Amino acid sequence: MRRLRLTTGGESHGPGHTATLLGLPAGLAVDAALLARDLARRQHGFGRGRRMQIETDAAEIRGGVRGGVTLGSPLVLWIANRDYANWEKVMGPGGGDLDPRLVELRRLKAPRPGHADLAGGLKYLRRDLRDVLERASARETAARVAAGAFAKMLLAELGGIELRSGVRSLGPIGADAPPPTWDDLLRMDDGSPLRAVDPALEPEMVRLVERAGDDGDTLGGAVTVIAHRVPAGLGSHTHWDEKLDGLLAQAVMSVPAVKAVEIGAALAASRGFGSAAHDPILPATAEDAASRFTRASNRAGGVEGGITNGEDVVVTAYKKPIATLRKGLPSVDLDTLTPHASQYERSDVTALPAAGVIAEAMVALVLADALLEKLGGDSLPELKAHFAATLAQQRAWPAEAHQG
Ligand code: EPS
Repeated sequence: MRRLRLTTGGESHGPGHTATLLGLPAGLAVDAALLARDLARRQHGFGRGRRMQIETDAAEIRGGVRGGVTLGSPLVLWIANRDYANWEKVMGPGGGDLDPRLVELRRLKAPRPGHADLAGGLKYLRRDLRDVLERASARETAARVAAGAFAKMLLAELGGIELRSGVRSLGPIGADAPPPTWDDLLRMDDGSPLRAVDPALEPEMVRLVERAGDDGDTLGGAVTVIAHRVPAGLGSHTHWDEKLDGLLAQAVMSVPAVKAVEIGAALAASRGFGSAAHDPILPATAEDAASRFTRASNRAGGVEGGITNGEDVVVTAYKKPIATLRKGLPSVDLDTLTPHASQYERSDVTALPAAGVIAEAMVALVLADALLEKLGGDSLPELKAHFAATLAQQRAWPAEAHQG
C-alpha cells in the first residue's frame, strides 16, 4: 500500500494492540458505530475459544482525530487486552515484571506443525516459542479490523462503496459452491453462528464444528468478500506491482491461516474452456448507467488486467484448519529433541466467521489505498470532487477519448 500505510503492534497476552494508519484524508467523520460493530463481528462466531468470553474489543482513538473528524495526521488506535490482567507476570514488558516460575510454566517447547512456532524460533533464535506465538496470534487482527473500519468509512464517502462477507464453505461442506453474488450476501444472516452464505448448509456446518471440538480437532474453509459499487480504473496493467488482483491477494493472504486467494470464479475457470471462463461485454441499456457497457456475468470478480472493471470485486480466502489441536500433532520436544506431541494452547476450533470480517478490512484497505492513489487529494472534499470528475470522464468515454 502506497498512500495508506498500516502498522500494528502488540502481543496476544500483552497489554494491548495498536494500529497506526497513515494517509487518511482530513475531514472524514468517524463512524463510531461502524467501528464498534466490526470489532464485535470479528469476535463473533461458533467455534471460538474461551478467550472471546474474556475480551470485549473497543478501539480507543489516541491520535489523528479531533471532535470526531480526521485531521489528515496519523490515526492512532489502541485496543486493550483484558486477558493481560491474567498474564502480567508472564508477558509484562518491564525488566522486573516477570515471574520465572510462571514463565517456565507457560513456555512453549513442542512446536505446532502449521504454526509459526518452529520457523519463528529458528529465525529469531528464541528458547521460549511463546516469544513467536504471541505475535503470530490472530488477536492482532483486532487492530487491522479497527483500521479497516476507517478505510470503510472513506469508501462509503466515495460513491457509497460497501463491503460484505460470508462463509462459502466449511471443511468439505459447500466446497463446490460457486462464489456468492452481492445479493446472496445481502440475503444472508450476518449474525448467524457461522455466517454461512447458504443458510441451508449452516446446521450441518455447526454439527461438524461440534464434532471437531469433541475430537480435539480444528476446521478451515472458505470466506468470500465482495466490494460493491467499486468504480472502474483502480490498479493498473502497466506494472506487476500495481495489479490490483496481486495487491488484494497479498493483503488477504496475510489473514492468519489463509493459504490461497481466489479472485472471482478463478478455480472453476481454470478447469474449463475459455469460452466458459469470461464475461461477455454488452452495451448498457439504461441512459444513466455508470458506463456505456454492462457484463453478462462476473466470473472475473471485478478485476481484468489488474484493473477494476466496475463490477463487484469478489475475493475468496481459503483458510487451512487452525494449527492448535487439542489432540496434538507429531512434533519434537526442544529440551530433549525427542518426539513429543505438539503443545496445546487454548485456541479456537474454527475462526472462519471472523476471517471474513478480517478479510473485509484488508480488502477495504487495499481499495481505499488504490482510490487515494488514483484520485489524489489531502481532504475529503478534494477527493470527492476528483471522484466525481473521474466518473464523469468515464461516462463520456469513448466519445471524448484522446486520439493522439
Ligand atoms: C489464538 C488463540 C486464542 C484465540 C486468539 C488467537 O487465544 P488464547 O490463546 O488467548 O485463547 O482466541 O484469538 C484472539 C484472541 C482474537 O482476538 O482473535 C491464536 O493462537 O492465534
